[in-house]
Amino acid sequence: MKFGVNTFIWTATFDQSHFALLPRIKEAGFDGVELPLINPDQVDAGAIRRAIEENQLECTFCSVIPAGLSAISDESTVRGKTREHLQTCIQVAAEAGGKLIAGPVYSPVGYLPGRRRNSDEWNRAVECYQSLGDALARNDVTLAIEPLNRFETYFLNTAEDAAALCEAVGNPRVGVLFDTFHANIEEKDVASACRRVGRHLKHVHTCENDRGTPGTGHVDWPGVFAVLREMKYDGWLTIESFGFALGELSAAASIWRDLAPTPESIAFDGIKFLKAHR
Ligand code: LER
Ligand code: MN
Repeated sequence: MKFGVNTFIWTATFDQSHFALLPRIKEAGFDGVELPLINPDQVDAGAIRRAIEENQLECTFCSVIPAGLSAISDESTVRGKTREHLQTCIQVAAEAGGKLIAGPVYSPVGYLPGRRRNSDEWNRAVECYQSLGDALARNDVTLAIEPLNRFETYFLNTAEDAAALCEAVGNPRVGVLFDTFHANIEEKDVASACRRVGRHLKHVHTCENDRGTPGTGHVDWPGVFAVLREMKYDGWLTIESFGFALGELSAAASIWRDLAPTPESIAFDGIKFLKAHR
C-alpha cells in the first residue's frame, strides 16, 4: 500500500507557489500527493511532473465536475462537453505523470435535485465512462469513481451501487474510490462496505468521521485494514481533508470549525497513525 495526502489540506488549487510543500510531504513519509484536477487548462503538467520527480514522489489526481457540466445531464450537449472535459483531464493527468484520477466525476458536488437518481441518469453515466475507455488506455490512466454521502450527491451514495456501476461499465480502468468519511455516513458497516467493492476497488480516501486526523474519531480502522489486507489491496491510502479557509471548497466540504490544531497536522499526525495500524 502507498500513502498519499490530498493537497486540499493546504490549498484549493496547486501551482508552483505550492511546490515547497513537496519536500515536507516526502519527509513526513508519504509516497505521493493527490492534486486537484478541476480546471485542466490551469494545470502546468510539465512543471508538476518535474517537481514530483525531483521530490521522489508520485501523484494521483482528484477531480470534481465543475459547475455547468454533468455526465448524467439530460442535455446531450452538456454530456458531450463533460466527456471532452474528462478526456482532457485524463490527458493532463498523464502528462503530469499521474496514473489515477479519482473523485465524484458524475455531477457537481452538492447538486441535489430533490429526487432519487433515475435509470436514464444511471445509463448516461455508464455510457460516459465506457466512452472514456480509449483515452484511459492510451494514457495509461485509471478512473476511480467516488460515492459521496447523501448531503453532497443524490446520484451515488453506497459502495454497493458504485461497484454495480463499474460492473455495468465493464472496463478494469474504471473502478471505485472508497472514502471512509462518506462510508461512515452511508454504510451500516464501513469495513464490510469496503469488502463489497471487491475487485473494483482502485483507490481509498482514509478520512476520519469528522474529516479530522485519522485515528482520533470513530472510523473502524482495524476493521478497514483487516478487509484491505484480506482483499490484498495494494493501491493508495490517501488522507483527504480540507483547509479551514478555502472559500468555495470549504463550503462544499462543509468545514466550519477547526478539526485539528492545524489542517496540516491532519496529514502529518494522520500518517503516523495509519502506518502504525495498517
Ligand atoms: C468530497 O466530499 C470528497 O470526498 C472528495 O474526494 C472529492 O470532492
Ligand atoms: Mn474523498
